Amino acid sequence: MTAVATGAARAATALAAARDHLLGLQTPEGWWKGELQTNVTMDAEDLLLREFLGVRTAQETAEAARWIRSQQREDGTWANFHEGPADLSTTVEAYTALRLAGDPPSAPHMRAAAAYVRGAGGVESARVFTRIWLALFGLWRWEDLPVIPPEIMFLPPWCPLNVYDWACWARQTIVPLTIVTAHRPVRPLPFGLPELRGDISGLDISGRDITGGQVARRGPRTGWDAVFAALDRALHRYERRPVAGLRRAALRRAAEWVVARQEADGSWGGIQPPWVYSLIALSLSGYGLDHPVMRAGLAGLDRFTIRENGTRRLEACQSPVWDTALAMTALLDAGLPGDHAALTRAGEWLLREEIRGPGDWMVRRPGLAPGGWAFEFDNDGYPDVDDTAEVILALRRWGRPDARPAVERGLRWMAGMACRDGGFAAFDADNTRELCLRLPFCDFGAVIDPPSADVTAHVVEALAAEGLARSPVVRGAVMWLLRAQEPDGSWFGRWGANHVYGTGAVLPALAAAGVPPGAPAVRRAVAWLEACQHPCGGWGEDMRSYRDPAWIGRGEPTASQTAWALIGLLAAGERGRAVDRGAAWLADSQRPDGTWDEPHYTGTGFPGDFFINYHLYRLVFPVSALGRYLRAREGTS
Ligand code: R04
Repeated sequence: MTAVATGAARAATALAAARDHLLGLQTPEGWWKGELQTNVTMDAEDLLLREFLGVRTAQETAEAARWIRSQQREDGTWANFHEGPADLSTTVEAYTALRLAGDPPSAPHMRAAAAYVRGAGGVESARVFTRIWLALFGLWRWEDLPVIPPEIMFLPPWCPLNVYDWACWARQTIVPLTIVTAHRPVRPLPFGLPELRGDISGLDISGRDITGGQVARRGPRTGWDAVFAALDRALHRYERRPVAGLRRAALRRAAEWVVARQEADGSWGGIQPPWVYSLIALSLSGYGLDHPVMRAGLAGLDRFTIRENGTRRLEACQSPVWDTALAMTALLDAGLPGDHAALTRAGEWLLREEIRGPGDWMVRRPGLAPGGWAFEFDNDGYPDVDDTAEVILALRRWGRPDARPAVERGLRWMAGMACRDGGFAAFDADNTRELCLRLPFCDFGAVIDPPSADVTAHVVEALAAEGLARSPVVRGAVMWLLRAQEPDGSWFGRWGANHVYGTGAVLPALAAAGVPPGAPAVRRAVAWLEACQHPCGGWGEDMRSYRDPAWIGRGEPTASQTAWALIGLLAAGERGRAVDRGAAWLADSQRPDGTWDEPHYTGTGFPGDFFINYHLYRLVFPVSALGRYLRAREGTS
């Protein structure tokens, strides 16, 4: 046997083991769901929420504290991703939760954490959300937080900074927070946190914060910062004497808006931040713990809780639709026939998950008929373009005729969500108001939802597969992608890390749209991918690449990122050493049980701020990549 033939045999063996492992993870109902791992702010905030509502139990506290302690590093800090840098806000929240659990400030692990916090600027340098959590317990002054008044509920959708200018996840977080910050509740704790005050930065001689909490602000200062600083001062004055009738009406409108958006599983948006802030806001609005809305909200959190070895931790979100679509595509890539029992169950489950009702997306696309899929079990108000594209790709290949109506509704909805520049964003069309980024309140995470290369690529792939490669929507999206290519030949990854994800998504899209492998854009992307392949054959790109360009394309190899690069290269027609070595790396690094270890986070919540380890990525993407690799080899031999 030649070396290459042996390589193919090893890839086939690896694929069979991985395929079987993936099949073994399917639930009887037909879906897959890998853990969605983020960071300990979820667990710290869970305890703080329960403390605020008066439902915190000793057992929950002990279990969460055990988990939080288990995630602390040698230097006393907590990070937001595996082997990432210490994060100030996360460390402040984890420390506060451990104080709540009774860990004394004199304990070595607490001392180390507090020393880091002080050196990093103290609580006064933590993000706004963290300081809101502290303010709820009298550990920070409400006066020293930026104001967003509930009166924003009266801004019409054409007015800048109205709630529909915000990305849906920020909108669902901000609306309940306007209620919370208007009430300025304080539930004192039996301890203070003087040990977390900063050593020097941002404090005047008497220890007062003189920065207005702006120490951590990023980006250049512009005229807008002065405008918003002045607006914030005016809002602080208004906050002392709001117009009573207006305030009452605004609070009522905000609470109604929140209640109307609770999902069937009790969540808000299927994600933790809007969920916990909505529970606090409604509690302040007079909803008692026995009100059905509150009961459903708290019960739902339980289903996002993982209990293991005396610990408890929360998932920030759950990904069954996304995981199931990717798993179906992976198994089809691995050669399973569409009528295989596993695919039958998965496809039928996805059909039941179709969304046919209204959502916030209608504010920007009022004439568009509903359709499509969301990421979660229950997030029916927020179908997203990315999930819709991946589900369409899976269901159309599945080939069952009864999937056609749902696929076609999804196609029409998805195509109708094109932004005016031709690109596609995740949840909304034309959600690009950059003014939102300037608010002092917004010092954390993406707050708008502009088009991205990864989502646009998935849409192009899905529409082209349906024979729409020459349609105006696909032409516009392809032009958008070509304009978005970086000078180095790669594409930025908005929802996955990072340029390897973006480039690995765009190359299959360009191929599906009929861009030939020899096109300069494709050649430059291939050259970029090949230049960042490790000598071992794998690819990796560290989360630090979002903040430090020196990390772009660089990082420890991972299974999912190696698979993304392979998928991109194969789509671009590459059949040479780079793909052979990539496939060999996957085979060599596979575990005996058929999956891969992947401690590194490769999923992106917010570039630079919020990171996700999707536990199924280590398996679904290698199955797709190895399947496509072997298929491509058959074609050439
Ligand atoms: C992988 C791409 C799929 N596609 C849909 C994305 C679904 C998940 O989206 C989100 C997940 C999130 N988590 N936490 C937040 C969040 C936002 C998302 C979050 C929200 C507000 C704040 C902090 C975090 F859009 Br404040 C898990 C694109």
